[in-house]
Amino acid sequence: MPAPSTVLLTGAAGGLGTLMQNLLPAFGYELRLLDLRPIEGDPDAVTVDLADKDAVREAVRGVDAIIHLAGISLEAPFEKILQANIVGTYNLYEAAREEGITRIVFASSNHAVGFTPRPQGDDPLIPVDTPRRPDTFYGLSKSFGEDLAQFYWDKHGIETVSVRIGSCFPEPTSVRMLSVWMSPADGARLFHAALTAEGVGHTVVHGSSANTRLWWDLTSARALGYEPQDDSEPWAEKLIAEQGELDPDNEAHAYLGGHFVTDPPIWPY
Ligand code: NAI
Ligand code: 15L
Repeated sequence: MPAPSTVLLTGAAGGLGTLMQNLLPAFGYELRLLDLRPIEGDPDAVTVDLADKDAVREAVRGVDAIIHLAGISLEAPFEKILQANIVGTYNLYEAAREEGITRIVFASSNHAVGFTPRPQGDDPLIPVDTPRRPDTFYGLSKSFGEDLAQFYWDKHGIETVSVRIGSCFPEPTSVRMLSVWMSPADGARLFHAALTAEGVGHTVVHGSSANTRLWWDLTSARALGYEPQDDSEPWAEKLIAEQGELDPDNEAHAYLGGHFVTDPPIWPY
């Protein structure tokens, strides 16, 4: 598929959105930025709540593809998650259908499958078709987003790559993250592959760098043309010295979702 030239980046004011604003233009994309919060320095950025159907439709008009990052990114009461992540993602897909946009990259999360036991010892890597096991209402909304994407492919021919992102931050900050970290540069590589691969239908991929301590399988991501370049291992010695090895008897260390299964961080707004 030829690279889409104009891409709507929802959630552009967030942590990942800010990183992607800086990294994606190098792949040749012109970004249209969208967020609930105003974005300084870009007069063309649109300040829109995904709850506002008409505004969302106007925001998607004329773009070639969408990277959908906007939403509540931590645990929250169900009613809040319902509006931002479930209704908001539905509004975006409806707008895409109405405006004829046929490629979306959806920021899913490891927390859609967070109650999957993490591999230990010689256990195999977690496959991408592992059953959904959300660890929070937040993870449940990502599971819904993946089903929504499948439905819009089957029913309306809108293609989506659902990227179950591990932890995408400038550097890993916990021992768990050594296994699920995705460097921002690899994140941009994966989003580019997800925007340009041919015939994806609805494809689910794991979003990580090529970490030495990887917990999940990257085969479906590599099949899109993604070639991760980074590895969290240079941070391993320091993080393990500070925090200790993961303890198999500690519930918060036993699952892919880590502390989200026991004590999830709460959305502050
Ligand atoms: P973030 O919380 O920093 O950014 C989310 C952005 O969405 C914020 O700027 C917020 O204002 C915006 N937003 C929230 N509700 C909205 C609404 N109703 N309408 C319009 N905008 C709205 O989160 P982060 O870390 O940048 O993550 C981006 C996406 O990637 C999220 O969907 C998150 O669930 C997903 N993700 C991120 C991971 C990471 O490691 N950063 C890991 C797994 C998934
Ligand atoms: C997520 O889904 C969150 O949005 C992000 O803030 C991190 O907590 C990440 O998962 C993680 O599991 O580290």
